[in-house]
Amino acid sequence: MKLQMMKAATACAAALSLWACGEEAAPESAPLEENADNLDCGGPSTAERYHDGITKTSESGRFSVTILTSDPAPPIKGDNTIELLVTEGEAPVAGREITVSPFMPHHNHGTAPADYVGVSSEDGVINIPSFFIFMPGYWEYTVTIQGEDGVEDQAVFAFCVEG
Ligand SMILES: [Cu+2]
Repeated sequence: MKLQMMKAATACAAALSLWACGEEAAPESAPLEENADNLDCGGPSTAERYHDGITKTSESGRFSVTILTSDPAPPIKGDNTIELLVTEGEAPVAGREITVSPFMPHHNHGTAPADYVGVSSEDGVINIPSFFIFMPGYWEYTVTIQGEDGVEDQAVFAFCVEG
């Protein structure tokens, strides 16, 4: 199964220059509006157009989570890495375990493995290990912050991944 996905990904990469892959693999949905910041790629809601520095407030309002960089940017079908910044108020959240879980909620699947963990530096910066997104469409990155008091908090980003 995994091998098939890898082969498909390789074929996809080869076809990219012809714009064939993305069009064939795209879910049935309204075409992307080129200038909109909210994109429809077949998910349960619209997704945000990726740019470095996208920031979300955690569910409790306690933390601020920023995607400093994505490599590549925007995220692609294939291997992706991201660098995060987590702050509490103005202060960087240092030495904390941060987990990123990429997931397609409308397909009820994530990646394999499901979770990618990094530890925040003194500056609150976290390098998340590379994860493999194996299909295009609507993906959510759920970022889980382990609080010092053991309480977890989450922030969710949603992107459209092209083929
Ligand atoms: Cu899927």
